[in-house]
Amino acid sequence: MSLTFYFAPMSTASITEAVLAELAIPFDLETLNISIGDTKKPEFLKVNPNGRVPAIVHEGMAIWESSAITMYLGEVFGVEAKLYPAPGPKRGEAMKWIAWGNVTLAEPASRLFASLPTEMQGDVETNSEEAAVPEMKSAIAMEKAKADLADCLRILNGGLEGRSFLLGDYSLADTHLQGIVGWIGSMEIDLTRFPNVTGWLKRCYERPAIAKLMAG
Ligand SMILES: N[C@@H](CCC(=O)N[C@@H](CS)C(=O)NCC(=O)O)C(=O)O
Repeated sequence: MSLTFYFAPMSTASITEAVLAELAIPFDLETLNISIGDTKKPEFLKVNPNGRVPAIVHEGMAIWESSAITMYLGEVFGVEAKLYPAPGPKRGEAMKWIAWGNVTLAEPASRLFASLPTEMQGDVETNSEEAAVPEMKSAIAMEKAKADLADCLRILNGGLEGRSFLLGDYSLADTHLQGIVGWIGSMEIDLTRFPNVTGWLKRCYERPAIAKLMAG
């Protein structure tokens, strides 16, 4: 089995890092430094022409987009590990949350991030293109992004009603979403308005694999 993981610290690749940690499968790690342009070098563009992490190469096949990677690793390694549902409606439920996280939830989150003053963007993704979008830096853009994000967090809060985790039991859908919601929590958003979300996030952070990553 050959699996290579292209990673950069404090980036979307942290989601895949958590997925791989949960699955506890061996892989070769390639750490890239976004700030010195590693993601735009010809050798990496052969793996991901978008010049972004995460990417994996499994058995010679390059796979990019964190949501595709989570679903792929779940399908190949997660079913037996009881971290990803077998094909069927539960699988559909997992895919729904993972795709929603990357598309619908991450969209206003990226707008909020881009609208923050540079000094408030912290270490997270500060070298990514989204980090410096001058036209997004207005109070109006920030308020709109916050309102749209609150709508999404209400949906997540509703999805978690009466459940410990998104599918009931813990799955890679939770591993994936906790990465995005953790990033959102590091911005100007009060998550305590969404108690199911904060309780769920705490339970995710108590997972040994995730706790270990967070401890560094
Ligand atoms: N939609 C992509 C987003 C990946 C992405 O934006 N990665 C950023 C880091 S968070 C990146 O690699 N940026 C490199 C660059 O801007 O050169 C995914 O989910 O994988």
